[in-house]
Amino acid sequence: MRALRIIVIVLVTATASAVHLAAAEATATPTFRSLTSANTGLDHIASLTITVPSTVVDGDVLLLLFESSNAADPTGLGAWTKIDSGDAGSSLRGQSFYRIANHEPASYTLTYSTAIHINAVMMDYSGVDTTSPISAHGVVSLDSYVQTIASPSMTGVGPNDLSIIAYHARGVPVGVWTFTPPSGWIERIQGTTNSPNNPDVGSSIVEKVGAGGSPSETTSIQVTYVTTALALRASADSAPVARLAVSPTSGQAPLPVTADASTSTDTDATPIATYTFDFGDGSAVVGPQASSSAQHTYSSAGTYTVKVTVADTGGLASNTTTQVQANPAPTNLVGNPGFETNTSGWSPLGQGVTLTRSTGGHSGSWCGQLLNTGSSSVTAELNDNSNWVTTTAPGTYTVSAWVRSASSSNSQLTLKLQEFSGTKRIGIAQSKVTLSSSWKQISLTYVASTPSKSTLDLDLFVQRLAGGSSFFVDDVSITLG
Ligand SMILES: [Ca+2]
Ligand SMILES: [Ca+2]
Ligand SMILES: [Ca+2]
Repeated sequence: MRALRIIVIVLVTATASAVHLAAAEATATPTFRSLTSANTGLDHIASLTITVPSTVVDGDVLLLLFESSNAADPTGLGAWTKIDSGDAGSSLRGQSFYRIANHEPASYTLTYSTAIHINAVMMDYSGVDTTSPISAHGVVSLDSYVQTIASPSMTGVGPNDLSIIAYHARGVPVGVWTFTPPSGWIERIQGTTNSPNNPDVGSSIVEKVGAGGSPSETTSIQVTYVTTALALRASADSAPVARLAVSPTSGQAPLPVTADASTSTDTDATPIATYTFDFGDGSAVVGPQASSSAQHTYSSAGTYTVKVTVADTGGLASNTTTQVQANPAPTNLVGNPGFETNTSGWSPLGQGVTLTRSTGGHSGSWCGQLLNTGSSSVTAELNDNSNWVTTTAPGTYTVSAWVRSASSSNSQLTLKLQEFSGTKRIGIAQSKVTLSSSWKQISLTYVASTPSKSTLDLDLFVQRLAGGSSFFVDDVSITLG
């Protein structure tokens, strides 16, 4: 019979490993973070303030274990859930409370109706099932003076649960009072009120993973006691909660974006291990990686679904998605923006002014050159002929060009856009730039006053361009947005 049982256990273990990788890591148990303690010291005092452990984060479970030198309840614990309370006669009450941490205050204050001795401990645990944190509990008490303190037996303690016993006691005033914890248990704290001339209260608190029986403690002096015991239920291993923000969410392609999954959470004993990003445009998946962010550039327009998969150390994963809109570059309404093959669509204006192509350009191999072939200054002008925008449309026109002079000069170039209804000018926008031998961008925006009933005339000109001088134009664009 015993041999058969061993075989069954082995099979179950093997199956679990096969279906759930890293099963050993996924075994969660409540974990002690830290504690705080407070007591009334030498005096009898009606209230006691205890600081919340600084390690606490929302979702932790806080325990408050305390004893008082009377059989009364304090006020101030409305936010807490009582686990157990027990009395040794009318001169000792030991109690256990818990609370799931949520925006904790700096401290809690226990207030009694009379001045008494109080000793309290607050403990902070992570990895506790917050739905049903207490898997077992119990209390025993004795109103006789003894040196061995019993503890209650608990049923229903899971193998990964954490058993915690608080031995609350009240001693006689005869010298040093210490507790001797049971072997195999971790003692987190022991302490008594410091009152040599009065009977003190004090406690020893121990913990152990799994069911630990009902061990007793011994004390150096005789005491009456109330022992509260409880077990913190181990949290089930949960997958992370994946969260994703992509910035920007839209823009003109090529569109660089940053995907940020840093607000993803996994507060159980198997925290987040890796992030994997799929940008949804057929590019290689990024990760799995430890970093919670990744960058990508969408080269072409489209609507893309970005997905992040967040995995924990236990092998559980979840994902979430968000969308990015990469917009196409607006159409350039200028049919010959760069002078790469000819000067068609453009005409020079001005006495003796010529338009030719010149090697070198802002982009490509060529640009347009306006040259004053005469000997005296003239206004040299580059005009679209015929107009690139023959019929206006609603929206905002953005006009841009790159310009330079042959050598450094103080000449000013004007970009001018005029709206005509027939031969009548009904609108104008201008922008000016001082030319230099380096390429400069000049631009303006314009909204047609009578869309669909007008045309736009584009000019780039330099007034008083000296004889023999020239200026250069390239990459002219008119876009409608
Ligand atoms: Ca987890
Ligand atoms: Ca060009
Ligand atoms: Ca024109």
